[in-house]
Amino acid sequence: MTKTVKDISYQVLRHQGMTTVFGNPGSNELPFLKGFPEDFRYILGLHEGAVVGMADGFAQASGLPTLVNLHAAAGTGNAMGALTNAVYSHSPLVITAGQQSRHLVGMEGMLANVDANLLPRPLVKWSGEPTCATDVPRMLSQAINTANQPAKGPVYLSIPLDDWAQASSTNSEYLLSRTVQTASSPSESQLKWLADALSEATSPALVLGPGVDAVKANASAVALAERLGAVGWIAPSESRCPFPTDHPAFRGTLPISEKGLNEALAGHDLVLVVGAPVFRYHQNIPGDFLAPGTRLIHLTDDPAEASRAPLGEALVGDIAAMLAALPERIVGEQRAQPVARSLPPPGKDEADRMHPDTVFRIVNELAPSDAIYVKEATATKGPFWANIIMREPGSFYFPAAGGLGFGMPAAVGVQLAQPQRQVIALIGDGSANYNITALWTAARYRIPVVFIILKNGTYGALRRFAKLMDAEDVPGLDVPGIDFCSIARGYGVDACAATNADTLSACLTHAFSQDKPYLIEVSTSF
Ligand code: TZD
Ligand code: CA
Repeated sequence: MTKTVKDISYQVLRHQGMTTVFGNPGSNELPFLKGFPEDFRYILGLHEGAVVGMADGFAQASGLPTLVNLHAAAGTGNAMGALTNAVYSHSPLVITAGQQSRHLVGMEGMLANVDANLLPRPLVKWSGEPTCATDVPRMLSQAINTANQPAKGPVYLSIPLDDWAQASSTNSEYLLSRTVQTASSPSESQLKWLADALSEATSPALVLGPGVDAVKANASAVALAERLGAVGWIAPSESRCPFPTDHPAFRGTLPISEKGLNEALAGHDLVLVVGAPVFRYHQNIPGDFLAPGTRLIHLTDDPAEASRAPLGEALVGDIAAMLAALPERIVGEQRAQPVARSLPPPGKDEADRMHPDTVFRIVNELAPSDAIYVKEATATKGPFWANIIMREPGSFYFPAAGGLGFGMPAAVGVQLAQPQRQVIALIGDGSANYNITALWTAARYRIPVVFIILKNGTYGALRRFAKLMDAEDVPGLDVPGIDFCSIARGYGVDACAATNADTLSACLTHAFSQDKPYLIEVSTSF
């Protein structure tokens, strides 16, 4: 019997290891989902922002290209905010959207995706719609290969609903043995140039970004820091944790303004930025990029990152290969190791509200040492990095473009990709609302994320920005009166509330003993 376009397309997905599908279906997608193969799993999200958030978490934590299935333009539109994060987290999402039947698209029938290619741009790396049914499997293969090549990132494919049942071309079979490899290791002379620069520096600093964690080169970064006696910072606007936070050389996250970053790195004659943009500032406090006399070398696998940087000597290539090759090429005496930084004393709790220091200290004590943190509580950055110890690659995820609504669903996706490790979602009472329906997916598929909602009743980060920007009288910054335990129970997730250290410890111990999701609402002072 002739294979259909759908038969071959599922074979292409299987060939690429893409057997988990995150989606929210509509009429245009039903022919694709009909007779869904038993070796695939479909994870239903109740809003497309949650669908893409889950897929982003899954793709980052698994390292695999990940299939998303959305409903035409309406579904794509709902997913757009989440897509901004996937772009900057370099997540290889293959987003497919069902198109109306071919003959109804021109007439703009209901749920036709008009100019489908244009809709997700400029966010996606590539977008397309096949010009005939037999080209669907090839375009799917092209989409996957495009998403998965460095720099990785999301792609978009619109597929007319009447294509799936068409007979496939026998030439589509060639797709099932295709592979695409990339090789981008630095040359010996480039490595020598790098090693010489680092060896000659008297006080080098490493500034590490999400790209290091994405290729699991964290241990190489540590080896290089130790060989150089260098400190290790996390590049500004951090979205992953590329360096062990209890290492004496660890200096925390860099300030997010030009002036602040300059001051933090002053005194270093060489700054080596790896796997991060130069630089992803957030706050506008202008200043010289670096203190006089500081040289900047930038290693990245993203050509666009290298091209748009306003300073520095960049080398584009395989970050893992570069970091692994460097320590043994450094010449000269072993330099003294940095001593651990000193941290401010922990903050004090109030009668019915905990200081975030207390919350994170207790979480750190009771959580497994290899726990994974998905964080989206913006005002508590300082306490988090001061109290949570993370040593393993893939231990931390934060919305890479700052688009809220990532944390709740991404935690679900990360937990699906890493079933052996406990995922803990630390989510603000503002952020939790954007994709709260992720709780339903966690309950439905029994995905045992522990959700901790940090309830301070306000958009804390915006309150801070308002102060800095002399705009403290703005409306719409508080979110009082939300009962997250009731919401969680409504979606089928058990929950408890904690206002002090003892109840939090009890709730957490209970939560970690479960093999299903759990939510803890914690009252915090900020
Ligand atoms: N909408 C979206 C999709 N993304 C955003 N980043 C914002 C709005 C603006 N925003 C921030 O950048 S932080 C923040 C908002 C609304 C407050 C988050 O409040 P929270 O956390 O309760 O989650 P904190 O710790 O109280 O700040
Ligand atoms: Ca808040």
